[in-house]
Amino acid sequence: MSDKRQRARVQGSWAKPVQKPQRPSVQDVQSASASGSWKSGPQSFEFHQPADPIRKVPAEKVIENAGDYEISQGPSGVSRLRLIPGFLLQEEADWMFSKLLAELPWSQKTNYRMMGDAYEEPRLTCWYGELPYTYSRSTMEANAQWHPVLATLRLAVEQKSAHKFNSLLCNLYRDGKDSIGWHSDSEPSLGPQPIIASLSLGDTRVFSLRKQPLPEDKGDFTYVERIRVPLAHGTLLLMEGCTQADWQHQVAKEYHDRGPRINLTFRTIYPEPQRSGGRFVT
Ligand SMILES: O=C(O)CCC(=O)C(=O)O
Repeated sequence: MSDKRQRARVQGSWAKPVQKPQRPSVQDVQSASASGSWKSGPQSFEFHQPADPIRKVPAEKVIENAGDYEISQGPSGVSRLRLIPGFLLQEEADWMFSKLLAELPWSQKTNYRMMGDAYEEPRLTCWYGELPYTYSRSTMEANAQWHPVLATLRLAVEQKSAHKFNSLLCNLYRDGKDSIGWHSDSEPSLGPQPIIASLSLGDTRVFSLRKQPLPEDKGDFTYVERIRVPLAHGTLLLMEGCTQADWQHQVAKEYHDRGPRINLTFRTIYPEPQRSGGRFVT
């Protein structure tokens, strides 16, 4: 066959002759098996074992039964969850839910991103405590007038957890579209290793946790451990130890019908350390 007929037609002109790949000779193969590399003409191809072992995304764990769970041992120390479903009886939880839904001073808070642009939180909130609470560059003013139902619940939660709380952040998720994004409750005003007691009323929502990535993963959460905790009506969840330092949590939006849910997070707030010249001055 003529050289011209062997060539492909490309946009009305003849393509350049196709270079046939050169097969390695018997001598090439013999020298490759001796040296550990393949040589073909001027190029050589070498096989290297990948430096990084292949990493697997860990399967998400689910915690749904009552109990104490040590969810990690590092890097800051032990992180622990205590799950107490049925902390409130069904009838008392029903009654408290309707009262708090109707009577708390719910409002939508405006927060600010790093660059200063404002956004409305996708949920309603209110705050109780002798001290104000600042997060996402916006402050909830002190409010020492505890609703009587909240004052009763605070005592019950303190008894169960053997811990004193001076503040309460209330969240109202109006439906499945309301949410709270990934964060940890690690503001300086909460002190080191804060204990957070979270009481849920109303429709069940999934509380998710993800471990902070290793420093070498530079903020990439692909391979971190994950946990789901469905929080039903009347359930108390305690987060203890290094849970805020080593994990983040969220309540994601859900794309099927969800009724309203109230979440009460009891906290201990300390006076804010004064910042001076970029340092904390106590
Ligand atoms: O609604 C919840 O269960 C979580 C609320 C929460 O993460 C928070 O208030 O910081």
